[in-house]
Amino acid sequence: MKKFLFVLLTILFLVSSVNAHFLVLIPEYDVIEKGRKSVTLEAKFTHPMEGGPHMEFNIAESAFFVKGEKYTLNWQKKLIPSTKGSLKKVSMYTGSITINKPGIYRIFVNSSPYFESSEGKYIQQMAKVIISALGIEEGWDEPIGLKVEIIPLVKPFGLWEGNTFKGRVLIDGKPAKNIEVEVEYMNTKGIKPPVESLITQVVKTDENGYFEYTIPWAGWWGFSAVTEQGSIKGPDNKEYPLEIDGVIWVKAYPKPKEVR
Ligand SMILES: [Cu+2]
Repeated sequence: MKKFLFVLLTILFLVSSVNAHFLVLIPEYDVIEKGRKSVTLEAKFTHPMEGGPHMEFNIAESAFFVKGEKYTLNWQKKLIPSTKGSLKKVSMYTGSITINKPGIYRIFVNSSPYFESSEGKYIQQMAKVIISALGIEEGWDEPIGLKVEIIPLVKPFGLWEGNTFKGRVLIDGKPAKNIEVEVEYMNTKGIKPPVESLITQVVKTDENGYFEYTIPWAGWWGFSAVTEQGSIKGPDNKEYPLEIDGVIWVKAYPKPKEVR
């Protein structure tokens, strides 16, 4: 029965989107200014540029770091329709962090591996976002220590649209060459790209693990370093590849109207 369900789900999911899945981790603010005492966060698993469908996921691990200390992050699970008006409900999560000291807040969420039938493999994502609170701007390039992680080489908050984002992909702490980094806009404006190829843009890391991308317009942008990391046994006892993706989210502010 379990095996039958697995095959059935495989067939059902084959018709779902082929574009990039992203673990979205977006805070209310990228820069916390004086007077603000907390920041809310959202985590969902989706296809950001297409606005969905949202996918089911579980949080395997999540925490944040400030000044070298690790803090737990509590998430509330919420059910949302997979697509607008759909009867199929999936999980998303909301959380909040109390800002009780100035610092760089490095936040991460690791999802549990799930079977992506359209690709015949397991996928796990490790997403992070870095925010600056109360005037502190040092320490944003410190690794969290995730298995697959993007280290920013450009201050990952307070960016303008048109700025070039540069990052370095680390696997187990070591620079990873020739890795594809998928780039998507968190599409809150209902933009419809004229060709499918524009949904996910792709840049590759060089010999030393570096990549760069020029952010074309304002909003939240996700970068996902896609890597293969061994395999996992499925419920049918077969081994399936395990993809682990390291994701980072950055916000670009709109160009001021005086200079447009
Ligand atoms: Cu997906």
